[in-house]
Amino acid sequence: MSSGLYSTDARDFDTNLDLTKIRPYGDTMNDGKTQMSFTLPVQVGEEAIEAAKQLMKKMGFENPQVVFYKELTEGFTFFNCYGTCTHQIDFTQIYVPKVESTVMDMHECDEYIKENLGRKIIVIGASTGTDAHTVGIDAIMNMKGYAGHYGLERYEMFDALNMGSQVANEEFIAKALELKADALLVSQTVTQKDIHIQNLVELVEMLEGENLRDKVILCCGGPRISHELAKELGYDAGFGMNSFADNVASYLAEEMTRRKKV
Ligand code: B12
Repeated sequence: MSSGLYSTDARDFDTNLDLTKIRPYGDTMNDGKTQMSFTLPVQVGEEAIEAAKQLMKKMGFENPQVVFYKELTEGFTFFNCYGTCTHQIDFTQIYVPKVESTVMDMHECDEYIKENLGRKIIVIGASTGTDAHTVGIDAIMNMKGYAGHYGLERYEMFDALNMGSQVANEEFIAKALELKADALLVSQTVTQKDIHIQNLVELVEMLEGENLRDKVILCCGGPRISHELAKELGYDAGFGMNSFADNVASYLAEEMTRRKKV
């Protein structure tokens, strides 16, 4: 009894399930059973456990239980808790903005670019600002690829330069101008104190200042990046966890083709 929207769903197992009122599943449908973990900045002990339970109640959990706790270091206690979630969600009203493109593999994408653009797409990528995390941008760009998906350097129809990490926005833009890049790929992993937002916004402002923003396809990615956030910040597309080169390559190929026709 799967709906058209979701090829398989829990209604295949419970025909009474109402998708307008879903709650977490633990042992039985909609029992609300949830596992939570967090750290409190207090000494380990009975008072710490009670504080964790009271916090769970304030978060909307009934029957909170601390099932594991451990002193992380003096003055900090880590908890694993169970509780019954009292809230529910109307799943039929969920809308998540996503990058709209057909996901092609490397060979399909190269063929698509040959047919539709007839030239290579020039791309530069970097982890910008103070961000030293390189694994994400490497996963997207490196020749050897990631999890069985070749990176952009491997594609016949991409000229890809990975500038690495801690690249200043000024340096990134200078390279984009030098190479006449079609697309800029920014990776941001560290989100503490919203540093990623500051970096990403600064890049958009600098590109606008250089009159470059409309001339490039601007993408960002990282574990806490969503397409919705990317659009809000002035990017064309955003890619989060479990993205591969295929996703961004296909998007770039189709978007370049679309812009060529306009
Ligand atoms: C490895 C690592 C490091 C290494 C990085 C080494 C390197 N060369 O990259 C080192 C030790 C240097 C490091 C340092 C720090 N780290 Co660190 N690190 C990690 C760790 C363990 C793994 C990150 C990783 O490689 N993930 C694997 C890649 C493949 O995943 P990904 O980045 O999400 O990329 C995928 C997608 O997001 C997407 N994507 C990413 N970028 C892009 C770009 C584009 C254009 C596209 C299309 C897609 C895309 O595609 C990728 C493939 O699917 C994480 C914890 C974790 N388990 O995630 C912490 C973590 C990211 N680090 C963290 C922190 C806090 C730090 C430090 C600040 C610690 C400190 N106090 O010094 C420093 C910051 C240094 C700096 N200036 O940036 C926090 C970040 C918390 C936050 N929300 O900000 C994490 C989450 C750990 C934690 N739980 O606290 N770190």
